[in-house]
Amino acid sequence: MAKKKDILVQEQPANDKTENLAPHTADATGELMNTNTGLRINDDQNSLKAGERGATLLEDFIFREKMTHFDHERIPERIVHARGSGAHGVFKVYKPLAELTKAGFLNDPSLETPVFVRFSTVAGSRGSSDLARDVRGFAVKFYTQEGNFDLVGNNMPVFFIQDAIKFPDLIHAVKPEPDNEIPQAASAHDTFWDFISLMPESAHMVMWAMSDRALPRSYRMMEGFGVHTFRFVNAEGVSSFVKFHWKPLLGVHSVAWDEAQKISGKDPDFHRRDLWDAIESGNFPEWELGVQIVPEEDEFKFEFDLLDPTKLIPEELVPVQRIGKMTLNRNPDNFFAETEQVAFHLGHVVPGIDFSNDPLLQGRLFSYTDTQLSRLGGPNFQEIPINRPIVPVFNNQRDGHMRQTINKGKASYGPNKIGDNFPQQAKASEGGFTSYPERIDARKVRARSKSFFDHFSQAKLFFNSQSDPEKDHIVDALSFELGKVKEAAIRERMLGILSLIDQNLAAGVAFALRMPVPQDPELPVNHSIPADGDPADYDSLMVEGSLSKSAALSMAGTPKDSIATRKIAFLAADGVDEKSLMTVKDALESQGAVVEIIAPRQSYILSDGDTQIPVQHSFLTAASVLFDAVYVPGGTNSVASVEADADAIHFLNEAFRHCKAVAADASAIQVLEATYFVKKIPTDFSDETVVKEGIVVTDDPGELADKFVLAISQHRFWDREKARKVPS
Ligand code: HDD
Repeated sequence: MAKKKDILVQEQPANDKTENLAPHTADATGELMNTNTGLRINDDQNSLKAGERGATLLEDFIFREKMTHFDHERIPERIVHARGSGAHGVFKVYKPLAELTKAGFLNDPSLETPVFVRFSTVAGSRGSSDLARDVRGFAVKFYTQEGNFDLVGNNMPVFFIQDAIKFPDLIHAVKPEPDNEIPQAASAHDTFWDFISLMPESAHMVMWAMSDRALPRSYRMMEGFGVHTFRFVNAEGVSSFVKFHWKPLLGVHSVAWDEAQKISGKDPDFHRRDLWDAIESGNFPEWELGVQIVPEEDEFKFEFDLLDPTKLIPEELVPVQRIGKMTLNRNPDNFFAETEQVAFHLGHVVPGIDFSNDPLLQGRLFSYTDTQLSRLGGPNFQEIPINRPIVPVFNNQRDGHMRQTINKGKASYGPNKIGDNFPQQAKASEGGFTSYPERIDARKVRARSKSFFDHFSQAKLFFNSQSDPEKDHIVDALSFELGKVKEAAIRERMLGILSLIDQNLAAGVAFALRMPVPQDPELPVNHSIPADGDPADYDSLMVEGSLSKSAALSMAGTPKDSIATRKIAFLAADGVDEKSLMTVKDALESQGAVVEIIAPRQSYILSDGDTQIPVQHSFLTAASVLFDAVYVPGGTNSVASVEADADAIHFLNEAFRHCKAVAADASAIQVLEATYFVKKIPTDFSDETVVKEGIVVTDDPGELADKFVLAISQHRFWDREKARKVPS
């Protein structure tokens, strides 16, 4: 994890994009208030009236201007990905990639390319909770010297549908139901599963969406994927296929479903706050950009079609090469101006990057600009500061709502003689974009390629590749989601689909629903067929993939060697043993963790040596779901107060239930004795036991700190869930 001081010499990292934004920023510090026309305002407290108690006068232009602006402050939220959070940063390539692509920003390791990233959920409205079970958007805008390149991806490498024409159907199905607009930010309802149960092509993505990937611990701890196969093109015009990956340096981690639901109540801004706080405190989130490269001649070498967005390329077949690093190092100055108004589009490419014929990608190429026209109000959204490229723009596009640029001269057409034919087209050697001249010789048809009809082999591959706890979580997630479905026929169809993926999976969900697993279910008919189509031509194929497992698909193997930025709660009260508290605190903070002291009351506690120790939260404002681990320091009076506090005991019980690391000074054992997991406290605290059980109790604060660090770095102790009898 890069630290602010390592990277920056000044508060605001300067780069081409910050300079480009600077003229559009305003800071009112030390300024007098005026209207939008510049008139200084003498009274912003009272409207103009006929007498002190009289009616307000229509003449009050100051009131009218202020109210009119306020009345129009909101713009339509994004039709999908409405809830999101953004951050600025930089990207640097490790070494030139000239053999693969001529893109300038991927060829100069000395170049820091500014980026703006927006993370999001998909289904919920702008004000919905960050912790919905959902796919996360991962959209990156690179402000390159050759124009903007947008990589508009998700935290899952595949998608629900194969053809963009089905996107409105998918989104109508997942969004709140149209009669009563229920439920908010949730797929656990009839219309979503009705649609999914009729679309076998969604089977693979459903596995991802029901997995722990849909409940990230932090935006900073999730992978990102470009999903589609794109093209790289080098200076000689040689093209290769490419899949893009983002690999977080903090590893990939998730929260538990019960925890996610509780966070949604305790802090619906959990992910937004986490990203903001990490950047503010100089813990800049980092990802490596990875690519999987498939030479053009290998296009048909795979068991699946590279153009099918419901398939990934297993990393065992094509390894991910890490080509560069992105660091997010600055929070936006203004949420609306930047995060809300940023407009991403797959069609924002630079020379050296091009498209494949993936029919989902092709449809997206239309939708993203189109949606900005209503969302941002017209064709000039590219002039909004956050969307402007860092290179100046010259073309013959003119006018429209809210035009900012004052284009000089008479000629706004080409060819022209009046303006010496400027702006001129750029030759390829001058950086002019030329589409890859792919040869296409085909009939015009509405059809889907047979090579897209294997809908199950990668759903199986994903499920088989999960660790046991991850498999249990998928069963639990489906049991929850289908448990919320009212129509029995929808659940039945889904059980049929699940049984084609894995019998144990189907049996687990069927058990929870108390329904039979359909015996020998037929391959579901793909209902995405033309009116005159023969369903037999559109049946899903059952293909056995040659790979049975892919380690990269499981989160179990993610790096577990750091506690950087993890939030640790210390439960303490007056009389706390200052020495042990400070020893453990210093040790955790020296490893980059964030320690917060939680006490019965706000402001401070008095230690056994009468020192005032600041308190970040009381039990009223904190909750265990907002922390990664919990520690109870010693000190007779402190221990007695914590033990007597029902909220403190609940805090510990819940932390244990959510499989988090727990530590206590040996003198605080009576607090643990008041919890339901008292019998689970191990008798030895060897490294091996700590890694397995996640509990540390000792009277040596130095040793406790070392073992606690080891426990926290494991993230979660999912084995605890097996007992399945946990209160809270
Ligand atoms: Fe999309 C937004 C990612 C399929 C149409 N999409 C949007 C955002 C992300 C994605 C991250 C939010 C960008 C932001 O933060 O502003 N979308 C994906 C991925 C897909 C995908 C990874 C499949 C691989 N999307 C998809 C299809 C269509 C759209 C098939 C339509 C044909 N997506 C949109 C949109 C949005 C959008 C309606 C809403 C707001 C916006 O574009 O700017 O155009």
